[in-house]
Amino acid sequence: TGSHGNFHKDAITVRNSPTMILATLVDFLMLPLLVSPVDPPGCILRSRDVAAFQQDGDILIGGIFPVHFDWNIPKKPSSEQPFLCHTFSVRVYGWVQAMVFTINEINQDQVLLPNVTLGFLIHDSCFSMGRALEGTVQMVNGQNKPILNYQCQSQAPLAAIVGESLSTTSISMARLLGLYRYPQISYFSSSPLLNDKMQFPSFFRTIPNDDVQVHALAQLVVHFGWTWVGLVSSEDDYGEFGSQLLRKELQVFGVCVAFHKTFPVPPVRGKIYHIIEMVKRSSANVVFVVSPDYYLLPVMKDLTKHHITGKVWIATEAWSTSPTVSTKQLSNMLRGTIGLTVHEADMHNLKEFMLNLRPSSSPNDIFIKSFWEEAFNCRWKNYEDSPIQATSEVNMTRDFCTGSEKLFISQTSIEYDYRISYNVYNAIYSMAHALQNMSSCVPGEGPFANSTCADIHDFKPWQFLHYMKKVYFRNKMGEEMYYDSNGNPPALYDIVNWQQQPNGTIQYVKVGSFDSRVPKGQQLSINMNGIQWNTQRPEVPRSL
Ligand code: TCR
Repeated sequence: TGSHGNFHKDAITVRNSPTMILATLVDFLMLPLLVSPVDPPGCILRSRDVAAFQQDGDILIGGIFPVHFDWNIPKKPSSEQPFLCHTFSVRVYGWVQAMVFTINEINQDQVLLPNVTLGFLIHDSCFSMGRALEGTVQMVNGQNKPILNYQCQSQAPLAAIVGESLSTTSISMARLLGLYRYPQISYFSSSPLLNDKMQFPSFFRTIPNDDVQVHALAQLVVHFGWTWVGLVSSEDDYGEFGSQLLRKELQVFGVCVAFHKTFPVPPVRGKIYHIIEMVKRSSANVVFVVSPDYYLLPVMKDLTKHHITGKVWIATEAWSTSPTVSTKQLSNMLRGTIGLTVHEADMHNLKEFMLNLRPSSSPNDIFIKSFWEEAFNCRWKNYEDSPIQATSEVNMTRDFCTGSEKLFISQTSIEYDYRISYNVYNAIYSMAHALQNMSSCVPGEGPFANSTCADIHDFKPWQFLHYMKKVYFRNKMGEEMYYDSNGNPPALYDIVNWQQQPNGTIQYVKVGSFDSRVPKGQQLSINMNGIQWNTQRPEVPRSL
């Protein structure tokens, strides 16, 4: 579904300072932070509403997703919009639908929250930190006006916000939401920085944090008896931060790093030559690559030109199941790759749900028209009527969409993305169970001052936070869910091996798993016989 090549447009990194975040916020909202909900005399509201995908309910859940993964500043001088979104992501739209699906499933459940209907508000961040903050403030205030410190009674209470994807964006949201103790649950932000509960007191996530990932990777190396490994990483937050963590962890396990080479992002020809030389010359047969998938393709393409074979490539979660990298062209070099991926679950009903989507039956879905254009390569007759502030780059020669086209699974990207959708699913269920626990509080035995309870129809964010911290349940797949004291979920990873098929394509075959809940020493389980290596032989390649 294309690349996220522009995700560093917000020139602020995860090392961002609170001042910078405040500046971004003020910039984008274009109004002072503390003004009253009734326009004070002499004041006008400067900022327009940003459209949301919404469904009413007794209690609302917010969601922020990068449905478009690029944006630009409009050229028209008269435009009131700070920026326009473009490049629709079918993959992220699947995550949005996972949220909608889960909320509907809970609403139909007779046992879980039987007397409460959940609703939602979903905003598109377009991969922009400013826009994510704008959506956050708008949801918290509740009057489609981005004003802090007031909650306007025009909407049902907001329980929590699901989001965002990149850690950089989640961090800025978390600083804001932390002030009000609003629970925030991310499905994709894995940076260890977010473990700090002093800075991010109401942040939770359903993706394991990268500390656990590097720990699992180091255990993997030890398991195979490798003591001499190479390391290649991208010069962005993900690559730099991740490779540092990995080096530390490898050291703990007594594994030596033969070389560590980095490449600039985006990768430039000539600037990656030293990597090729090193990989070719080094006796380390095992090479870790820590980089987002979309930067990796040019690097890997250059490497294949030098006929490098016999290596074991180790993939982090960022590229271990990436269709961008596992191409036929690269398969001779990359077959045998071993990587960690976020644990997936079979979400059978979600698939059905997505296949039954129709623009006519989802009138509130402000994204569905764009999705339809992507899926069917068509265009709408009157796209300008669509509420979303996006530029449509649709080719005018396309046929018109009718709305009655029939979706196939290959158009939804849902199958190869059960992992992140499952994280969204668990995030929403954890809120529902926490709400349920809050509603079953017995007056006089409650956890708050003088043993009082919270009122399910009118509760404070910090009251709900109390229940989020304590939530524990088994989901419909039979897997347990809870958050530890840092807001992290039980860490489960699948271990996949890239196996080349007779027709040359790569298949990701699950060959093991990592589970943080079991005692150390037993966390890793691998089926050694199930692994295909890049050497033509069955035994584990050596790297000493
Ligand atoms: N969370 C990362 C970014 C990231 C990513 C990826 C980027 C993750 N997985 C795959 C590209 C491809 C996991 C973050 O920002 O927390």
